[in-house]
Amino acid sequence: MTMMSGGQAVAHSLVAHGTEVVFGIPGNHNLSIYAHLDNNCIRHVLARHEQGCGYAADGYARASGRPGVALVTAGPAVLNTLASLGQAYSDSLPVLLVAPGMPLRHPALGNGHLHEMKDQQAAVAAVVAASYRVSSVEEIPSAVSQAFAAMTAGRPRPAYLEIPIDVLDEEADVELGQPVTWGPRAASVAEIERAAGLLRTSTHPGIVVGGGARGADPALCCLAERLGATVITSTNGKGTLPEDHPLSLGAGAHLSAAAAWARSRDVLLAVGTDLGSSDLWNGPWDLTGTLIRIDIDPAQMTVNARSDVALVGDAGETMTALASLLGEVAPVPAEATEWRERIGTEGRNEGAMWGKEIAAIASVLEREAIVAGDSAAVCYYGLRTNLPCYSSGSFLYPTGFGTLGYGLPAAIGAKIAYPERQVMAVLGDGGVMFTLAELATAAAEGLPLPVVVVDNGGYGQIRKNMEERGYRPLGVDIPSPDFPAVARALGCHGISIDTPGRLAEELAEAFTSDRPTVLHVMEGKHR
Ligand SMILES: Cc1ncc(C[n+]2csc(CCOP(=O)(O)OP(=O)(O)O)c2C)c(N)n1
Ligand SMILES: [Mg+2]
Repeated sequence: MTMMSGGQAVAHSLVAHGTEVVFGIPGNHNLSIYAHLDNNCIRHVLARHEQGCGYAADGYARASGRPGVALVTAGPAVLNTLASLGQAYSDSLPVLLVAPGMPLRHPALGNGHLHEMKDQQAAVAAVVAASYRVSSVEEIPSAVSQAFAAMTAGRPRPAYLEIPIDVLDEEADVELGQPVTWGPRAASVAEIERAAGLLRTSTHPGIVVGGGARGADPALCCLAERLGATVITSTNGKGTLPEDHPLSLGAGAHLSAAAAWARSRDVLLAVGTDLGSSDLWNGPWDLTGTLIRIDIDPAQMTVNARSDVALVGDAGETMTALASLLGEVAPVPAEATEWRERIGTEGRNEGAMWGKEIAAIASVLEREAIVAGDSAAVCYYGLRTNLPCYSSGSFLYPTGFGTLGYGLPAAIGAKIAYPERQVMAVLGDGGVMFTLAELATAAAEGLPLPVVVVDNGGYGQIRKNMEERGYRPLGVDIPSPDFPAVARALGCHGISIDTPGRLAEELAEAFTSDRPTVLHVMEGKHR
């Protein structure tokens, strides 16, 4: 037992659970936590808006698999993080928001306290999986343990910890909570054997992989090779099987050729994916074969498709157990080349507008590079299917919630997690404006972070959608600021790119710089 303040107990407990960095913005109400970051060796990365804290924590978690932590003040600061927590929820990521709340002895709400709001905890609880408001210093360590358990043991999800302002300043004898230890478990042996039996006799096996298989790369590779099964991924699963592997069909699950591939599988194994419409744009796959699902969350087993065999367990452990029942590596089937060609061609056509730029980017990226995207056409039509990725957690994209402004702060979070790896962001001219201020964050941290801004004069996809419905385009044509000049004003380099060749050159240079570089690229007819 040690005598400490609430703020100290928060910092101590975060460290006890392995927290090395928080993405934060200080304010009057959270100062007692800030006072203990340094002496607990927690690195503080100052974002410039709280949504930046949340997206950076997401990028950190998405790339590394470790929980990302955001630390903000009460009221508006908390509300500013909500879109990022919603994004972390829909893409199943461990992100913890820590914030002060109104004091315990707060007279019946509504006495005009700074940052007071109707119900801060309820607002966050509507978005995260687990939310805790403590009422004493002694409770803090176990609340932090529970938050980490909620984020990491089982399906990763965001969590929230609220500490009343008065509790942060109180002192008490505190016992530090025990770090959560959780051993990922495979599904039940009987069910794995049943699945293995079905897969063994399958003539056209296929595997579809989602973000739930993040980190299970070796297990997936082993299983696919033993089955001789072609593999397609969702956007969140991109790269889990290296995309130059002969069995990889890439990440274009939304393409019609992918739907045809799925329909032609006599046994389809779906791992850590909800087969949801944010990936399968043209409606659910029309499956004719047997569907086996692996998911840590039993509730997922009937989402979007009914599973014939439901393997409830950790993706990596379950795939490894399954592979162990399947014998030697099978030859790559001839159909793999055909499907690679067919799906690849459709993907290349869809992304043709950005083909040269994507090729330029790919030519500069190392195998371990991490690319963060945004809800821009260049990402969902372009990079998703046409930029090869080689490991899970290397393509960070706001899939389920589809928020704008994600790419830049997510890239910052990933670069903080992996300073030695190439990390870059690709955004549209619309999306980048949502979190543009985070360029100052990246500059202050001295991050060699290339940020490619693809400019089509506004909200290109929304303009197209309006036109398709026969509406007069409204609110979609946006005069671009002088992006390179804005970048320079915020402490970055800023460059206008006129040819793909120049993009490759400048990108290579940007990766070795002492600061971020905005590379402004005009798209298609806007060139
Ligand atoms: C937070 C948020 N607000 C609004 C939207 C709706 N929206 C989706 S795409 C888009 C246009 C984005 O423009 P840009 O980033 O330039 O990409 P482009 O469509 O031009 O490729 C908008 C406004 C959204 N997805 N997220
Ligand atoms: Mg645009």
